[in-house]
Amino acid sequence: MKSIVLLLLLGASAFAEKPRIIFDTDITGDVDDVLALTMCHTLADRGACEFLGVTISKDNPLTASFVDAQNTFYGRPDLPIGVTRDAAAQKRPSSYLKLAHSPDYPHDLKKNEDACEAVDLLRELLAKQPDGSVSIISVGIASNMANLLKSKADAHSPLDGPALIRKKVKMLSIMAGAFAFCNRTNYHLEANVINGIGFMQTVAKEWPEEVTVYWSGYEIGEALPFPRASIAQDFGYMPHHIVKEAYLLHSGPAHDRPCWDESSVLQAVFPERGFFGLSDAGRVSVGADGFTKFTPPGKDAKGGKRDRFLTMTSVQQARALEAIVQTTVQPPKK
Ligand SMILES: [Ca+2]
Repeated sequence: MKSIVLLLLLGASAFAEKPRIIFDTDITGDVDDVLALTMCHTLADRGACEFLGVTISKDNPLTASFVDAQNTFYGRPDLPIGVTRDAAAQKRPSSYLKLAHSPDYPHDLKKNEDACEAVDLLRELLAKQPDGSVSIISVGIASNMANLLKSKADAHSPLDGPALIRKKVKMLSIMAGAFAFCNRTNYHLEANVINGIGFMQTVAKEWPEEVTVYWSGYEIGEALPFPRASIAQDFGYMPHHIVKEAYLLHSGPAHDRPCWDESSVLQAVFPERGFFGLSDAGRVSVGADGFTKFTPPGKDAKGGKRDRFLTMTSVQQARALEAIVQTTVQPPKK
């Protein structure tokens, strides 16, 4: 009997440790969001995480429809989707969202107006989860994260944004900024920051000190080029594949698109597997021009220890890239 109780306890704790992920994306311009969303599905399929929902941080009338089409393709037609309705969120054209209109990718959510509002969905999802269990993966501008921080008590929770995050969120795994020499400069102004500087400043200033933030800088994805050979050869198990078609519409067949957003998924689901190295704990600040500055805590430990940025050795680079490729090409479970 005792052993049964112990097994139940062990089972419960193992289950509690499985990351519950929310994917916050600016799926419009770049295609790495599409590959990263696929990883959320395939990692959930193999039981590595529980996938709670998707929130969209940029403005394009086809975002929710495309995400629903991709979710349906991967066997999750009813996965909750929230879209930003913040007028300050960047509007962005897309080369691939039009796949939402294709008869090859059936789905039922056709208009952003019929999707939830992103922060309302974030608050609803967070309020329902066990304390300290949610890993948020944010791979676009920070409109939804900033607006979550500004949110007040509502029907979902009596807690304001920071208190709700403190209670429910285990980590924020964010693709933003630059923390090393990259793109031929040591002062790279990264797109997810400069396309919404105020939002990222709010996150850097107001995100609760107790909730770890892993920053995947531009240099990480830049060093993880998704192989064009995989696009050409690995998706033939379906006559029409939404990931392959989106990739080709965006990048064409002769480009190895960097895996910026995918790196943040890998870190969120497998934070202890050593796919990446980590900086010391410190504090990231966002300047008026959008530059992300990392400051280690002083000897008196002032300045905070909330933030770590990802690093990568050549061995880690090879492991992380292959893990990303294999989880991206994995067929849908159903
Ligand atoms: Ca993105």
